[in-house]
Amino acid sequence: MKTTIKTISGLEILDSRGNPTVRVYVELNDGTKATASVPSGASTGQNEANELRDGDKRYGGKGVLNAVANVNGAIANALIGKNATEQKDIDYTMIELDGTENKSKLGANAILGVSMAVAKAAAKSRNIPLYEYLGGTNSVRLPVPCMNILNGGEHADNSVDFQEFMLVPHGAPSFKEGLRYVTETFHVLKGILKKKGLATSVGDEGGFAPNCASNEAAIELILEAVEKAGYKPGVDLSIAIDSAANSISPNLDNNYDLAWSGKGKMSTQDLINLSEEWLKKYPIILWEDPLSEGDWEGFAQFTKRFGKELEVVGDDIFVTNTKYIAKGIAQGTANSALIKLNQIGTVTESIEAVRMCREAGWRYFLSHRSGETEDTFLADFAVAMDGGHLKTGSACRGERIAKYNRLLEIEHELKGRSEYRWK
Ligand code: 2PG
Ligand code: MG
Repeated sequence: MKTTIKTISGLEILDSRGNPTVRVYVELNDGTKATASVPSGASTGQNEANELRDGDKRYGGKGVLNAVANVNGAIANALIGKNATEQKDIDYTMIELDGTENKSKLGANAILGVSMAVAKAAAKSRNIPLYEYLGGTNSVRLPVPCMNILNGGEHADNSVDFQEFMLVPHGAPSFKEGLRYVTETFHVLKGILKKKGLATSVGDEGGFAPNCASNEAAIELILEAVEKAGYKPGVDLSIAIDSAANSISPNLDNNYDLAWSGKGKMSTQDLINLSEEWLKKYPIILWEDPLSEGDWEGFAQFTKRFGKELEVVGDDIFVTNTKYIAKGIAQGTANSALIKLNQIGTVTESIEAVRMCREAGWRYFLSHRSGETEDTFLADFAVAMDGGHLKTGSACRGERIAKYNRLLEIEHELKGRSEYRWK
């Protein structure tokens, strides 16, 4: 058969932080070749699928030669001869071969690399774009690019506690225009920072990382930039926040410490009250991980209080895992889940997580990792999943721009058929 897998091999490459990661090469019987590279997070949930790292002297223990060996050995042995268009069979074969709850035997980095490369090869062999292969012929909706414009928390060495402040161009008529709105604002923000004597260096995802006087000051700088760029806050562009609250909860429970800004200790209630103040003052339409992964109760309170208007996204608390998303749906923990392929470790399980959200009437927010590569799988995946929005970093750093450029290309390819809307 044309689409039978002929060879699979792995290679240790580097991600955007200069840490090793896995790249996989797949070749089919008909000569089709595809490669995929695996991203890596910094602020991770405890229940994420396991990234297999060598733990030896090389790269401070971060080498992935064992994961690569698993690709070349056990995984290749199990998959060669299988049909690449049977994604579910491919992924579940690897899940069973691994046999652990969190993919720690073969490594989620090994498994995901193969899963993505197989999907790419199958699409290529069928001569259709990856988004169409994964989502069907009606995959025509481009995601609203929630651009991370200012970084804090674990992604930057500055005085801002919350990890990501994103700009959401929901008022734009198309992806191309939305990307222009946020990119122009990014440049204007740089000018404002310079003028105020603040640093214009960037964090891991390419957002600026200035030392702001407070967390509020970060938002005010962004809104100043929005207006100066000629856009209307709340109409053209709104704000999305990822507090990544695990990073401000030393024991991953309901005790918080806003140490970076010097604001100090806070309870769940304090944080919810602070959020309410911000929601009254600022045009915030999405809030990710407002509380830590151990604070299910606080999350549910937050959602009950603000979730009618606000998209409340669970990232570290759900880790793209249907087991935790199902619990969240049952308990009203949030109204949206972040979807990160490497948090769960296969394309099939990521699609299952999306499906679960959809069936519950939840939103789902497609996401990159803070450690990325030039791989653009995410761009096609976002269009295929029809979720309406994605986050893939700022208007700088090649590994982020690669995804934006791929989305521009997809919109162009779709010509008049493309759609763009927030909801
Ligand atoms: C997040 C992500 C991506 P990381 O917290 O949402 O922005 O960061 O990849 O470090 O987990
Ligand atoms: Mg997050």
